Amino acid sequence: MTDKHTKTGISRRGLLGATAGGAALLGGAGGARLAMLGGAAGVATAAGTSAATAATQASLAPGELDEYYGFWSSGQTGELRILGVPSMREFMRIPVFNRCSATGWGQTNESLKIFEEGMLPETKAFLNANGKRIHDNGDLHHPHMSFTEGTYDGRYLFMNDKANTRVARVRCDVMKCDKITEIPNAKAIHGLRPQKWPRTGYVFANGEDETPMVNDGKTLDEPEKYVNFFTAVDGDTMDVAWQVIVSGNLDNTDCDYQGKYAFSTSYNSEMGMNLAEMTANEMDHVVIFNLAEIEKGIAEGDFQELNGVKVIDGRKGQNKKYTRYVPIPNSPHGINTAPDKKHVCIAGKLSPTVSVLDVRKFDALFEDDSIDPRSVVVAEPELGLGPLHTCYDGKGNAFTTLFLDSQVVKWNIDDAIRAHNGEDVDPIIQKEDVHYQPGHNSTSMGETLEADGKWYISMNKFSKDRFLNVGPLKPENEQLFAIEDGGMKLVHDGPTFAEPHDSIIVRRDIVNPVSVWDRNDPMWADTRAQAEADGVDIDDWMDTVIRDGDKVRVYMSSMAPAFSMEKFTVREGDEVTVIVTNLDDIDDLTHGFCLNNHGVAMELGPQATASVTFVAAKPGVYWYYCQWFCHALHMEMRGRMLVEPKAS
Ligand code: K7E
Ligand code: CUA
Repeated sequence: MTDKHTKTGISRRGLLGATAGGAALLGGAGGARLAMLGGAAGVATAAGTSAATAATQASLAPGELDEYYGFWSSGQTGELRILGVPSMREFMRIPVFNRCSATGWGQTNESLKIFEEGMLPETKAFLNANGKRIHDNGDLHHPHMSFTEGTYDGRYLFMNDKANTRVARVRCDVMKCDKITEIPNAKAIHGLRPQKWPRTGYVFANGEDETPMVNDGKTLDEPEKYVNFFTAVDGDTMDVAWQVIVSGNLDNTDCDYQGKYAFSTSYNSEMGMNLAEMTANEMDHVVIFNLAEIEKGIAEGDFQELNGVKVIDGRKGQNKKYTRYVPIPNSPHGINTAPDKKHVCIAGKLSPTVSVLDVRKFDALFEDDSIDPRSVVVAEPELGLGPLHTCYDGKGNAFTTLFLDSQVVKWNIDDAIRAHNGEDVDPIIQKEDVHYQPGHNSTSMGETLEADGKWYISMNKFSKDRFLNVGPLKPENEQLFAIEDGGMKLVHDGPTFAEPHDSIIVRRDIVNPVSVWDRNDPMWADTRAQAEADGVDIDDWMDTVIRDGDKVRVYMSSMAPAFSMEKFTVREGDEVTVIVTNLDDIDDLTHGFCLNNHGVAMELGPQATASVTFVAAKPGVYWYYCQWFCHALHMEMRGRMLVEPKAS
């Protein structure tokens, strides 16, 4: 099944030809490109699996622990997921940009505070005016862990929300989101990467969609007035540190191991407003951001302030000390820095090539304006059709997904450079079919200096005939390969719900979450302050009702299998806040608070406090119950709220 590639002269023409069936329906070159994006037309023939040996490494006996944590995005589901690698068992879903029924995320006061603190005032006003909530949807593409000196440090995970232009952070000690920042000026945060060196530091975030610089509803068809923003978020505070205005749009981003540069792909260098315009040029570009110069520019006041953010002008033709634009063929997508500290691979998407940049050549580019930006391109191998993303084994090899070919291609970076310099070498080592249409891929520790080349994940956009039919909406498919000397062995093939874009695979010794909350956790600091004002100790057994006008605060504790209060009374129309501390301090002893017919529920991990606010609008008796199975008498863990009618 190893297909030693021989140069077949794959060309751009070949790419378009490969999708000619789809193109004919759509007509024109734009149509051909659409067919590529639609993708499903050209399916590779199904491969057998020679997984017999490697399968044994991947299957863990019951109770055995995985070697790696996998952190998965979930696309339009809006959450982060934790899997085990190599078992591919899904352990946990961490709600981030979504509303979660199980945990009360998006409903508890503690989570609402996180949503609202980072929300721009105009968004808050807009949502209020429309009766909408920003807690209900997100599009989470790119999860990445914080770095210290080029490798994961187990502090935080960062992730983007393309749908509502946000960046979020998850604390790795409790595996809960603690910050969500809406990014001003930019629109549709897509590519996201934490600074690798010396530490994170910055979290770089790309705005994908252009908007008019002054976006007041008076400009539509004047593309020259449109701009796009590159954002550096401070990973420690989650505030926006600075932004750079760029020419063209921004897709994916990465940064180097020197701490000097970040770089982003742009598939719409044309600043086109429709498909034909966006794909018109043969060459698009990668923008290189000079971090030290940008910081200096900010310090020296060479910025404008836009919506409270210091913004540097890094557009083409502006001062070249901040940015340089490297032409790259055609509509480049994924951009990934190799663990050799030198090379960055840019997947061509509409071009069958991957462009290899040498970061050591970037200094010269910024020192001398007259140097051809293309001089930083040290190889540009033709690898196959629809290259999207690249990852690494730490041994000089790269793996690139080929969306159109439904394959992964393993290739050698040094050989590609030698071929580029005229030597007669073929960089391609192996091509392997995947099922079907892969987008992102990842290798174990592959985006760090500790890339270990053991496991490879292919995240496939289509599953088609792979599983029992579940109706028109099909799951995606993920495949795990063991990377072995003899080749790559498929060891797992399994469906996933909408739609993990990306994943990272982290050695388990790096990730060390707690099992029981610390009572002093900042998550419920506001509740603690309110309780202190009310004279209630939230660390202890509590059964207190505080009335404050028509606001009522109900303080109770939970300890298996009972709440501290079997009943409480409020009046019709009261705004009721129920605050619960779970006094149990045993691993895995989670309670919940769910109030019948009020749309109210929340999770309470061991030693956690959470609170939820609602209006008691309907007179009557309402049971509240524990909705996390906690004890043999879990069903009996319930109590009553009496809502007295308004005195008339
Ligand atoms: Cu789906 Cu990283 Cu948003 Cu590529 S992106 S496939
Ligand atoms: Cu407490 Cu179920």
